[in-house]
Amino acid sequence: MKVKKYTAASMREALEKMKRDLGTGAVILGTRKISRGGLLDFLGREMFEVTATTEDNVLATSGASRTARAAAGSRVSYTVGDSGAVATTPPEDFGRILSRQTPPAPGRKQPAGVKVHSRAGSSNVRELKQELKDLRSVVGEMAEQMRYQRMPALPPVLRDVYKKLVDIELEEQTAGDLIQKIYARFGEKEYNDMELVEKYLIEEITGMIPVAAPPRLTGKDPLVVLFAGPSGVGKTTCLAKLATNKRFFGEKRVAMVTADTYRVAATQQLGTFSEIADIPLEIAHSPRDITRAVKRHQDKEVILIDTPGGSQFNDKMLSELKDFVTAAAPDEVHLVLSVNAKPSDMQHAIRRFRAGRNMRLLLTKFDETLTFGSVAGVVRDAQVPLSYLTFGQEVPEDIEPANAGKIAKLVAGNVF
Ligand SMILES: Nc1nc2c(ncn2[C@@H]2O[C@H](COP(=O)(O)OP(=O)(O)OP(=O)(O)O)[C@@H](O)[C@H]2O)c(=O)[nH]1
Ligand SMILES: [Mg+2]
Repeated sequence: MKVKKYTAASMREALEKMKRDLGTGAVILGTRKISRGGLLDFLGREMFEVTATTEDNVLATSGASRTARAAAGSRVSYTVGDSGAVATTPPEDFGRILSRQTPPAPGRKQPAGVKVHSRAGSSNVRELKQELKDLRSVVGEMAEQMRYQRMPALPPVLRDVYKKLVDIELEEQTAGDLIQKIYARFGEKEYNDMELVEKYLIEEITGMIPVAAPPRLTGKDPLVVLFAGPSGVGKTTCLAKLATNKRFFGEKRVAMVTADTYRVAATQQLGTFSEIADIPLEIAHSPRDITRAVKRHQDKEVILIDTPGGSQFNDKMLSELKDFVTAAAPDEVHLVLSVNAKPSDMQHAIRRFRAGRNMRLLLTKFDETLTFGSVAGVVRDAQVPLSYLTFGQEVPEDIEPANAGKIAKLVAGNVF
């Protein structure tokens, strides 16, 4: 069965296109509205799609229903053979013809009086195979429509880019916006040039990721930096990396404060590090302890504050954290999140830990994922500037300042 698709700005137009092409014998198999609705909906309208075939195609594949109609006594005429002669008795059911033509299983004798028409049989098998192929393609398209529900009407080459972006967990809305921008900006020759599309995509993704300016040390008051976030994301490790890496605060006068007194191991972790790196460490059991510790180290250039990790669903922990943050009055609060977390959990954590204008996002564990679409989407939506990225457990080297271009290239690397 030959299936065709007609796309237009209105359903009427799509139907007219179909009629022009298939004539009045057209049979509609399905219609759908292709939702656009992205921020960059450059055409400002929706598209409509009609999937259709011809009546001949349908009749040719529905022998059973013909027989049923004939049996019910309906007045149906049938075109027989190439001559176009019209008969009032239905042709034989396709299933019956096929069963007559099927050779007996090996070892079984052909019943007497039944002839085997092997050539006709093979042509029927060919037809069946073709139908199966068509059916598979229709089912494939339906599955695609379900998977990429918001896919805009696009030429095939851009549909592929869109699908890959969605497959690496970039939100469909963001993926749709990006691809529609490309479609709006470039002509056919250009959008078929994948190098150009990749370059443009990298530029666009870079532009959608906000990055924090590097911290400025005044030389007067210390820069107070606090790290918060879910458990196990790498807060303490980041603090240690920043305190000792010469690219950051490794050559500055640094003090460390930890408010993580819940786990014995947590204070030990920084205690050992403090001894090795010869950096003073204060342990704060209460918000008041934090205020005192910050006051005590006013001679330092940088004060780094570690906090206990906790679930964003734990209200008590979040309320205690808020008290610590208020007492520390930090210049910067870095919400530390691991990029291997689920995008929805990252989004939720950002909402729950949100800490005002001085908030930054510090993303860890880039070495523990291979798909980066979700990272770009989450950061774009949060609009919280990125501070640092980490990509391994080694202290102090596995950290670098956030770089939007680098994230964009990682995303593009997943697509092209
Ligand atoms: N692979 C990888 N591991 C990391 C990275 N950053 C930290 N880790 C590891 O993650 C684990 C947890 O790190 P911590 O620094 O203790 O995490 P935390 O957020 O302070 O944990 P809690 O204090 O328990 O909430 C350790 O094994 C770190 O070595 C990173 O960028 N990549
Ligand atoms: Mg910790």
